[in-house]
Amino acid sequence: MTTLAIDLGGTKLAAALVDESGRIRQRRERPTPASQTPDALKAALTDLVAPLVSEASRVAVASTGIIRDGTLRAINPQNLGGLLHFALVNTLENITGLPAVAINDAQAAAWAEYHAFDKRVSEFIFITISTGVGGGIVCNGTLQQGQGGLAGHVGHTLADPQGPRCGCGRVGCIEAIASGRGIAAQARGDLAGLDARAIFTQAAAGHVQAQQLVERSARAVARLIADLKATTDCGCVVVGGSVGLAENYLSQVQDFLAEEPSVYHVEVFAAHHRHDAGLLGAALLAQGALE
Ligand code: ADP
Ligand code: BMX
Ligand code: ZN
Repeated sequence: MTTLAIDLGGTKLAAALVDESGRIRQRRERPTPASQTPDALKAALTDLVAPLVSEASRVAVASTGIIRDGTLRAINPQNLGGLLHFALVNTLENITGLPAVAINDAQAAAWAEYHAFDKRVSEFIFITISTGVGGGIVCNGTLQQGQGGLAGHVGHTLADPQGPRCGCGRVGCIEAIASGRGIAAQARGDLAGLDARAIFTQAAAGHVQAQQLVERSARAVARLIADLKATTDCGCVVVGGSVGLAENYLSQVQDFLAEEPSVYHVEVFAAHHRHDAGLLGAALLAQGALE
């Protein structure tokens, strides 16, 4: 059975056909529309999946936001241009005429990465550093979604009480400091208005403020990892998202983690499936493997 897998992030939408063995075909990508109304998102999804629908027999969506009963609810609406709610499963069933399931993007990616991990660990953490900062936690071999879908939203834990206000309403969340949007929002002077990708390019070219922004992000993520080690005694942490996978980023996180007391040390790896972890995790969910 072929699954039409969709990854709905704050910056980009991806879709692909995934077969039973997890092979990805016909991957397509386009920017996420920034609009407070659901119509623009529906139109973008319709356009994205149109060439893929005829070969699929079901749809699986990994999406940013709290996913409960097939509906997306933003914890940080700023990541979706102000969009608060979106009827994910209904909309995709209407667009495609196929049955659909949905799960949070980082929870999905965690499940795919847990399956790809070659060592036996029962506690496993995935963190995406992308438009926002998301997370997925596997405890005792079971993916934690929580009753309301909130489990794993580690981007909204505290990094700095004096830090910037987060779009979720709290002050000083990891996401406000470490995410792509957070890095861009803190930029000043000649970096103001640049996105995180451009700020990373500046950092690589030796721009001091850009290097400090990247460093602040990596330091916050390292502290988050130490907190998660203390909370779950995880056997490893896997990092994804375009910021998390950016050149020289993970090595900085590892260096800052090494400065913490050794009891908080844990191996940190880049996502095995790189930018496809969400797509593959959603496809696994559709296969009924989420048990
Ligand atoms: P999404 O959040 O939609 O899943 P991504 O994982 O691509 O998408 O994350 C988007 C964020 O990553 C944006 O803030 C973007 O500026 C940033 N980004 C994209 N490419 C890079 C890169 N090569 N280096 C650093 N940051 C990047
Ligand atoms: C935000 C939140 C999470 C999501 C994370 C990463 C929203 C819309 N999203 O913390 O649900 O997992 O961002 O999302 O509130 P991404 O778009 O960066 O992949
Ligand atoms: Zn927050």
